[in-house]
Amino acid sequence: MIVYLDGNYVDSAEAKVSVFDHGLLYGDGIFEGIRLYEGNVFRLMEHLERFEYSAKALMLDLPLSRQELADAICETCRRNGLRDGYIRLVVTRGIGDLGLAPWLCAKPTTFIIASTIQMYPKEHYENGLSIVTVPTRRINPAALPPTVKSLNYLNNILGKIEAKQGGALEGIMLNDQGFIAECTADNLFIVHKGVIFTPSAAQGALKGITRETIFDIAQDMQIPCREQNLTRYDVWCADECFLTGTGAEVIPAVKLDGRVIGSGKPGEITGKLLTEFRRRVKKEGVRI
Ligand code: PXG
Repeated sequence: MIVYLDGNYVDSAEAKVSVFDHGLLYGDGIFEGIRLYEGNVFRLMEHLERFEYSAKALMLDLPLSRQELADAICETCRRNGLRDGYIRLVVTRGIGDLGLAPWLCAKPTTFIIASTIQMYPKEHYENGLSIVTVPTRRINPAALPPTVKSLNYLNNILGKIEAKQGGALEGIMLNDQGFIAECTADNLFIVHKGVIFTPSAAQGALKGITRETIFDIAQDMQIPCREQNLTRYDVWCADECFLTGTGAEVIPAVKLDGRVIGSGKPGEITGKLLTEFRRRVKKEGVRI
């Protein structure tokens, strides 16, 4: 495997970062997870825009322009002979000393990994996921905005561990007010009486690229779609529930904390959205 590292394309065995890198020491850095479908990088420019916003939020000066990052991503895919895969773009604060001070880090570290991704097992797309509500709350935006895709994922990792201990592959994280924020690595949607609802970023949701794609698909299909405060009650009484993410795409959730959601089977609107999503990923995107 060939990895892009600070301007060079190196063998994965040589793709190493320093133990003094603040990405490692403090989680001081940002990332994107991006999909490659049939030689097209899905919504690459949208991912890079979000990446730039994450950088801005952390006052991290990106060493490469949007176009330079796009070119490096495409080149990394080409050098690995990939047609389908998962791309991880990371920029850290760089090498510094053992103090927090980001201004003592001389230059950011940039790397790009182009590999494959393990999605949820196929049967869950057909039968739906059972999810749980995890005890760990999504971090308050006043502490660290969940809209920033930072290397500091411990909040989500605690949630992920709790979901697993609860016997589920994914878990709902509430915000500190008790409203649904999102899942540990996916956004959450419900469908109620023909209307699609999802929590807003203000409730602690990442502005997911897949989430935005659902907004576009819903608009084109003339299905009303709203950002709204949601509680577990809203999921209990929803007709359908589904999760979205770069890895997950669109996946139905049919049980929450042992309660059946809707009919207990993947919903009709969820199915239509997934079909349309899978159609779009093959034609939308930047050709490598
Ligand atoms: N919320 C969170 C907290 C995420 O990390 C999403 C929502 C969905 O956003 P996108 O833009 O992907 O539609 C994510 C992203 C993994 C993995 O290994 C998953 C994500 C990110 C990084 C790794 O499963 N999900």
